[in-house]
Amino acid sequence: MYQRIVVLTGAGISAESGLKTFRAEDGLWEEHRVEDVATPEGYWRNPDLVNRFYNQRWTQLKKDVEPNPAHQALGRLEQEFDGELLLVTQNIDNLHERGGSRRVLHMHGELVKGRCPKSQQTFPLAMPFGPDNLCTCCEPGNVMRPHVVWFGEMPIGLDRIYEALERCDLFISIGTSGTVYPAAGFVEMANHAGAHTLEINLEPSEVHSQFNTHRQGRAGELVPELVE
Ligand code: BV8
Repeated sequence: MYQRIVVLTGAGISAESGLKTFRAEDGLWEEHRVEDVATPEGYWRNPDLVNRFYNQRWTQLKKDVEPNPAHQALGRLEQEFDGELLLVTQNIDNLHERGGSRRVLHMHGELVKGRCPKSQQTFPLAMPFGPDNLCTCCEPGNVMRPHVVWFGEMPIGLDRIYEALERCDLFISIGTSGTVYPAAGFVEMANHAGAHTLEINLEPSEVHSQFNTHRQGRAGELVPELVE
């Protein structure tokens, strides 16, 4: 059957774990548009506001959020599938890893890491973002920023993603609204490679028409069915 699979996930795969999606909040946070908070300009203009945005999500992630059956099914797929599998996520949570996936490409960064703005070195987040959270790679330390790709910043791992898309024979998109690029353009690249393309989402995404097949519903139900 299929030998080279690329899976792209978005906020919808973590919705059943209790993490808010961007759409559900109408892209709003504390009456700010996410596009204004999740930007370098927003951060340098008002680091406290942006730090609060990420510290709140970090606290929620640590407290009462667990991977759901969709994360776990993709973890099993990685263990059992003997072909090539690349799991790309737009999510900055660590639920894929906690659901059993060991190789996850976080193209928009990771909430559980901080980054030195000077050296770009990343560190596991040990305390909330703020003026006291300093890197240890510089002397004196620099205030760490979230290791997150903001709007206007270059996503991580694009070369690897494009290479996998150009040779894949199956592309599965799970829980994403298809509103943010370049991720929303991956299906077009997969189609161009002649891959079979499948969208699993609660509702048709913005790029719904570019998929060969669709399964509409909750990821927690549809992804385990697909992987079995
Ligand atoms: C880039 C990290 C250059 C932060 C995120 C002007 C200036 C600069 C850039 C642009 C510009 N105009 C446009 C752009 C490009 C821009 C962009 O696309 N903007 C949009 C708003 C139009 N993109 C960028 O800036 C990117 N960088 O362009 O660099 C470049 C040049 C050349 C080549 C490459 C690059 C960087 C974008 C990254 C931004 N960072 N995240 C953080 O998380 O705080 S984006 C963030 O929002 C997420 O990572 C994700 O990507 C996006 C939200 O999308 P989704 O994950 O899809 O979530 P959403 O809530 O929208 O949808 C959830 C879906 O799940 C829904 O459809 C729902 O129905 C479904 N669902 C819900 N429950 C379930 C479910 N499905 C199944 N089961 C359920 N239970």
